[in-house]
Amino acid sequence: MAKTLLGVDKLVNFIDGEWMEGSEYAPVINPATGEEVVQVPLSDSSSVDEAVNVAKKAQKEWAMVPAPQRAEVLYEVGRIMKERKEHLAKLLTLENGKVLEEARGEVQEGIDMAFYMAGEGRRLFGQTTNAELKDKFAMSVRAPIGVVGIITPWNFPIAIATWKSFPAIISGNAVIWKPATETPIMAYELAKIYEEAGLQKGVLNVVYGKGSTVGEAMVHHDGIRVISFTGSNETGSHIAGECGKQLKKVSLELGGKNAVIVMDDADINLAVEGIVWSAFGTSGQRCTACSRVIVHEDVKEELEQRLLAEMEKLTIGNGLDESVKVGPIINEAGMEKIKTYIEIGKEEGATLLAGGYELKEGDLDKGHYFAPTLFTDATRDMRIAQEEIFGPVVSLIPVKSFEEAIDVNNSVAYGLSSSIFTKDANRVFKAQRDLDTGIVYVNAGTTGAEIHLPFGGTKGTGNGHRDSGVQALDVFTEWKAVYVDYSGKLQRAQIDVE
Ligand code: UN1
Repeated sequence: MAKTLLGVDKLVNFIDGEWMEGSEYAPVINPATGEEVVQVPLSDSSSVDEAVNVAKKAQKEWAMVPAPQRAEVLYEVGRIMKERKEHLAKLLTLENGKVLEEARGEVQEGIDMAFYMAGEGRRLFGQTTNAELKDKFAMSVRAPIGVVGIITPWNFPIAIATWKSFPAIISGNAVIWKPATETPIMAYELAKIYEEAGLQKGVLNVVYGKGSTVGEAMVHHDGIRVISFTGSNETGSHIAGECGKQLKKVSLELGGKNAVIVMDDADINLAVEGIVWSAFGTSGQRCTACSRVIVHEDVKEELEQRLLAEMEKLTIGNGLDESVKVGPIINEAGMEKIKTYIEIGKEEGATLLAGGYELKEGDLDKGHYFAPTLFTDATRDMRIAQEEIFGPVVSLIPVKSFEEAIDVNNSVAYGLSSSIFTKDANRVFKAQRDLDTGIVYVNAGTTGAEIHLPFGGTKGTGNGHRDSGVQALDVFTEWKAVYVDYSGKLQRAQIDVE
């Protein structure tokens, strides 16, 4: 199926508008079946050098194209993505495993981002303001930075690529993009779409390969002035350290340990729906996945029972089957990590109410599937309540009050997303103020961010930057302050002020 949809059995780098073969390749494995989908090039630093050289030249020209004209390319990218939505979604499911319905949602996220950022072509607003001196004009404008590097993860291979590449391109930068080796097909497809949409050659360059080679080369290349990375905390802090030494701008989107708070006045059925969707959708492999439920003790038992009943109904299998709700785990390493945390949870004394094991019956044996898992009576300090598991595992932590719930939510190193289910308006407003996360949901799960709002988190989730939203433009632009003195004489700021 993949070959029919893709038309090739080997992917190729995309540099200066040319499709270039690699010297070494690795297989891309469908996590649902264990079958090879395609081969991906494992490039080395010479491909990064080549891409940066052409990108530097291309960027100078691209920055001179008026932004509303740059936008026309993104409108066309969005239009083609829309036309190809089903095709892209199927390929996404084949390389990543997420169920088709979610794959369609992810592609839609990219389409939305294309039209949103194309609109920025007629905004990219700066500010005009008053100068402190007579006959003097002052304004601040956004300026492109140059060549930027984006490093994207396997869990949202197209959406996150659009969150980063569209704002970079509309702002007049050129991009070097290293997609995750697990999910390179979305990069290949998006590069083709950019080409078809008429993007100037060399503005978008895709270099496939490992973080240890291509990623490192990007981070250390002095021609790349920004690195925007989404992935693990370990890699993110390494990148930040290396970029710090070079005074290179770096935007990081890292882990989460997101909680749903269920208060005693919550609509329990709604809370259960929100938890099941946020904890087990994408098999829990989202940065925003719900992996803790902080529940008021008065409704704990009821919530447990209803959750167990809903979890029973989840169908697990190949995401191409429309009746399946939970797809596979990305690979063996992901599976091993989840299993390790199950053992940790048991040793720590949490009670395992459901799941906790790999599924192997019938065809499931060919891929990596894990049963939706529920721990209860966890405490805030347990490792299963502190560390990111990135799988379909959720831990219930009972609390006695609203204040304690907020405190438990904030007691982790991460700060991406949080949610509260309550009908009390006072609690709603207190919670949105006091929950220490970049994203807060009220009466909804922890997933489902919309692209025109900033995406990112506090504390260990990142370093203060945001993907998507108008805020993404701050990552890819410099602020330039411009003063025009039309008095015809020397006017000294702070001094010649009457
Ligand atoms: C991620 O897991 O890194 O809000 C991105 C959400 C999605 C994006 C998740 N729109 O869950």
